[in-house]
Amino acid sequence: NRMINVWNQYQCRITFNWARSASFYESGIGRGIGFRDSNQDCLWVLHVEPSSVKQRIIDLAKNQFKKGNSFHQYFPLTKAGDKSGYSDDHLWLIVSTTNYIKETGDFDFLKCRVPFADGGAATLYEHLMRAIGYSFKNCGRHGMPLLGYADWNDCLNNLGKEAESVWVAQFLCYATKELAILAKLISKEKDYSRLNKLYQKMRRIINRCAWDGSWYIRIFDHKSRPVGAKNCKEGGKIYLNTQSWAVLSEIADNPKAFKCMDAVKKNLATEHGIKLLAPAYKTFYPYIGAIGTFAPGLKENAGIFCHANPWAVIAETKLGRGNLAFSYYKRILPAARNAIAHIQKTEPYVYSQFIASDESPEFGRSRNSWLTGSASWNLVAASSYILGIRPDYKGLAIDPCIPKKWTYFKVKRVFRGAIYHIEVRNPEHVSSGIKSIAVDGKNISGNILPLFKPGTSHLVKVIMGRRGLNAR
Ligand code: IFM
Repeated sequence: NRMINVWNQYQCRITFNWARSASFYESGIGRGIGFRDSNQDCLWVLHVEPSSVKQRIIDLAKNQFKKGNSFHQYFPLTKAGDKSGYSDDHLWLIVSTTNYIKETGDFDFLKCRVPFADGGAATLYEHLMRAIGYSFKNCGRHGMPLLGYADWNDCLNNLGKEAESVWVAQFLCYATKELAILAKLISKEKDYSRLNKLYQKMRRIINRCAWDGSWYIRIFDHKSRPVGAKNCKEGGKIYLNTQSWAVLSEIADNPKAFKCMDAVKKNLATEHGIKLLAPAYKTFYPYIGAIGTFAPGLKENAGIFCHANPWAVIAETKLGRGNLAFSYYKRILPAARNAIAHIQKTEPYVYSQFIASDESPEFGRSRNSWLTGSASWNLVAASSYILGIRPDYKGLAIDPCIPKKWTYFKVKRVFRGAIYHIEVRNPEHVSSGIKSIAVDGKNISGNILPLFKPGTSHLVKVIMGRRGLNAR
C-alpha cells in the first residue's frame, strides 16, 4: 500500500522532474535529457499531471528527425543533441503517447503539429508513423532492425554496424501493434492494415531466426553470430529482455511464451530479483562493448536491473501466473526488503537502478537509487497488470492477475475525473478470470468500466473465478 500509493508515485515524480541529470550518480553536465528514459518517465505521473506529460511529449517529439529517428539525449536550453544513433529511442514516443491517450481520452493530441529537429513539422500522429517507418527501413540481413550504436542496453555497444537487435525487433512489434490499434480507432484504415502486415512480417522473422530452442537470442553481431544463445562461449547465454518482450509484444505463440519465461525462472531468477543475463561476462570482450567493463553481477553485466524486472512481472501476468508475477514483484520491492536493510543498503522506499546478483560478492546490495526507469515500470506492473486496473481508450479495464491465496483487495482509482471505488473478491482462489462486474449495483458485460462525469463517485464490485472472462 505504501509503495503504490505514496513512495513509488513520489519517485516517479522526482524522476520525471530530474530525468537522469544532476545526481550523486550521474554528475557533470555531459548528460542531457534522455529521449528513451523521459518517454518512460511519463508513464506514471500522467494520472496526476496530464498537462505536464502532454508538454513533455511535445518537447520530446521536437527532438525527432524527419526520417523518424531521434536524438538520444538533448539539451533543452541549447537545442543541441546526441546523434549517436541508438536503435530504440524513437519508438518510446509511441509508448508514451498511446499511454497518454488511454489515460486522458485526448485523441486530438495526435493532430498537434510538432516541428522536427532538422526542419519541417508534422502532426504528432505522423511523428509516430515515421518512427515505425524508420525502424522497418533500417533492417539487416535477417530482416530485423539494425542495432546501431546500441539499444535499451547501453552497454551492448560495439557489435558492429551490421548487427541486428532481436529485442528491438520485438519492441518494434509492440509499438507497431499499439499504433495499429490507435490507427483503427481514429479511422486510419489503410495505416491499420499496413501496420498489421508489418507486425506479422516481423513476428515471422523473429520466430524463424531468433528462437534458440528454449529462449530468444538477444542480438546477431556484424558477422551474424548470436549473442544470448546457448552456444555462446563464456558470458551472456541467455538475456532477460528478449524473453519478457517476446510476451509483451505477443510475438511468441503459447509453447514458446511459456518456454522462454520458464527459462528465465530457471536461469535468471534469484531470491533478490531477476538478472539481466547469465552467465556474466568475466572478461572484457571489446567486440561486444562496455558491458564487460563492469564486474560480474553488477550493472548491465548480469546485475539485477530493476528497470527490466517489471517487464518480466508483466509477462507473467499475461501468461496468467499470478503467484510468480507477485513473487518477482516482491523480490525487488524496496519496502519488502526492509528486513534485509543491512544487505540492501539503500533507502527502503526507493527503487534503484540495480541490485547486485548472485554472480557478485555483494549479492543483494542495491545501487544507484532514485533516478531510474524502474520507478515507472514497477508501478505499471503493480497497478495495471497485477491489480489489473488498466487505462484503455474506451474506459478503465479490469483484468487482475494476483496470487491465488489473495481473497480480496480494493482500490480507489481516479480516471478521467471520475472516482472509481473498486472492490475485487476472489472466492475461488484463482489468479485471473472475471465472473462478474457490477457498477453501482448493475452488472456490466465485458471488463471495461463505463466513463462517468468528472467529480462523480462509483462503486465497482468485481468477482473473480475459474473460466471467467480473461481467465488464462
Ligand atoms: O536503458 C538504459 C537507460 O536509458 C539508462 N540507464 C541504463 C539502461 C540500460 O542500459
